[in-house]
Amino acid sequence: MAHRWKNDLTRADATPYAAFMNRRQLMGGALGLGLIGAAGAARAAEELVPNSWEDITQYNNYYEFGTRKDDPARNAHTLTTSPWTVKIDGLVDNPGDYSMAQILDAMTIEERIYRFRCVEAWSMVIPWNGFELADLLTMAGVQDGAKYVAFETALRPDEMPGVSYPVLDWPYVEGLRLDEAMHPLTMMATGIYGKTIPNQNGAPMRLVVPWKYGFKSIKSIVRITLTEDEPPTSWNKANAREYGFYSNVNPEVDHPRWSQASERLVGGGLFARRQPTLMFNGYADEVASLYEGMDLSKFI
Ligand SMILES: Nc1nc2c(c(=O)[nH]1)N[C@H]1C(S)=C(S)[C@@H](COP(=O)(O)O)O[C@H]1N2
Ligand SMILES: [Mo]
Repeated sequence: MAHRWKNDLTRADATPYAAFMNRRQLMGGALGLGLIGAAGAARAAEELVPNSWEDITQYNNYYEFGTRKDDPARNAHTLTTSPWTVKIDGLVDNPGDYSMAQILDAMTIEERIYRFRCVEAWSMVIPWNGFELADLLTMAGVQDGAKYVAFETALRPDEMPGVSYPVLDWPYVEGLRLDEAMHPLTMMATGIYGKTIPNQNGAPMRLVVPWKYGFKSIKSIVRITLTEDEPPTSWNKANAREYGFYSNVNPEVDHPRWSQASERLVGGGLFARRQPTLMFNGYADEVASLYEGMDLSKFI
């Protein structure tokens, strides 16, 4: 793949984000090798240069297929992603089992180039294709009284070699506050670089919440439930001291075992320096208001 695209999204962009989000990404041609090596410099100039297809699809966390970074790429081909049904239930007007075809029919797919920051202190820039989660929730009809959205990944022991190990309490579950779920930055991804999303990245549909640590972006979703109470989340259940419900990217709040002040850009090259981690992963202008009045060192 020669996909190295440059976009016009800049953190310093003064355009209000509603307009900013609707603007189509300007796609340039493949950048020269020299520029690719300067991904860090490009970031300093506040341009997002997406990682390569190889970076994005061969360095993964998807523990249902193993815990090594190259396990998902080797093992996830066993996941049957078609047909696929997503149950939407709880506090919604139109609960039911929605087929992927039905969902895709109702949604408009667009491209969003987002920073992606894993809690392990590595990062990438990924050109996702997908739709706003808000559109799906609106289709389901969110009822008064709903305050949270719970998500669940498929649990298929026959297709997922990793779930025979008790690394996590399967199935993988995640959650968002309703206002986080309805935020225009929050998306359901069904593609990367204009191609169908590979299994190792969460086919056929996975969450993407760019201002939160990567583990909030739950893969291969089979159930979405609107609830009144804060739902349990896998990493919080595994270690509540290290992984909170919010898990907003925050360079000022370290993980108990490592600093979150900086990160390694995957694919940055042999001499790449760590780059500073940005508050809310660079999306503070868009999302900081969601957490007004909250002590972010407490609500981790
Ligand atoms: N079901 C499920 N979803 C998951 C994970 C997982 O192990 N299982 N890993 C999370 C973590 S820790 C990260 S960093 C991202 C990685 O997404 P990527 O492999 O597409 O980069 O997926 C998240 N979603
Ligand atoms: Mo992660």
